[in-house]
Amino acid sequence: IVIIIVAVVLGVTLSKTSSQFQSVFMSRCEKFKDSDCQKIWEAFQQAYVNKDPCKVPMEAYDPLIAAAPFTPTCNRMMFWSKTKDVVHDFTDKRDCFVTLEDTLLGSVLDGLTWCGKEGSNETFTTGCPGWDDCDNPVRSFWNRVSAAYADVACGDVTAMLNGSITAPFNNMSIFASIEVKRFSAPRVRSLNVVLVTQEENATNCTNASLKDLQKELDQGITYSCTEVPETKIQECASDPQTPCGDCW
Ligand code: N1C
Repeated sequence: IVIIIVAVVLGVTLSKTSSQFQSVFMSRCEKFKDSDCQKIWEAFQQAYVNKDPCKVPMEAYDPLIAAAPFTPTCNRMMFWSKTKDVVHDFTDKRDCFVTLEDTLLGSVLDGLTWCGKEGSNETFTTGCPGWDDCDNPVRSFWNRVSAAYADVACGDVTAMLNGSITAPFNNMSIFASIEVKRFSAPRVRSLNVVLVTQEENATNCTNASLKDLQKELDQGITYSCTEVPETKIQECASDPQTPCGDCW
């Protein structure tokens, strides 16, 4: 009898995790009007449910991208690497730039962890493989959506990179390994790097990794780099009077 009670309680807690995850997904999704969140949820789930959580390639999310395609916002697309907090502090206050987290798929899954298990229809939020462990559902998701978002990039594109680290353009990052490779001319006209600096300047626009970035760029895309102190970005974020074009 004890075993039965334990099993039932466990089963109930597990499906509670599943349905809690689903309610977060659905309520975030429903903020985007005219989207079929039930259909998007189904497409999302098929990528990892009932599968080995170490064998989820990025292609598993192809049906999800098809169910919730990205609409490009030319000249306003913002990419970033190792600057998540500054970027979102800025985009939350000013609406001149659009990041992946401002789109349906990016905002619905931002900050969440999930995985499935062979022989189960549940979504688990604990005990999932880590980012670097294997082909896990979370990393494959960000790889796939970042690719789709970069595929529609157009016009003048902005990227906020971190000037406090030795390699602001790091080959291991999603920005370097996925997004930059997908920017294509003439659809993308320019890539404008905003190198976010602190008081203790670690690096500047002459950084070696930024040379690699320029080499990676499709011929025909104009490159520029501007060093901007983090404090200046924060000031501009809190001052709606300053036109975004004058922030850096
Ligand atoms: O590996 P990164 O940065 O270079 O990835 C950032 C890059 C951005 O331009 C986004 O378009 O890739 C996209 N992206 C997200 O939008 C995103 N939201 C949340 C990539 N990763 C994202 N996350 C989480 O941040 C993700 O779970 C992973 O752990 C980090 C990657 O951030 P990074 O290394 O600073």
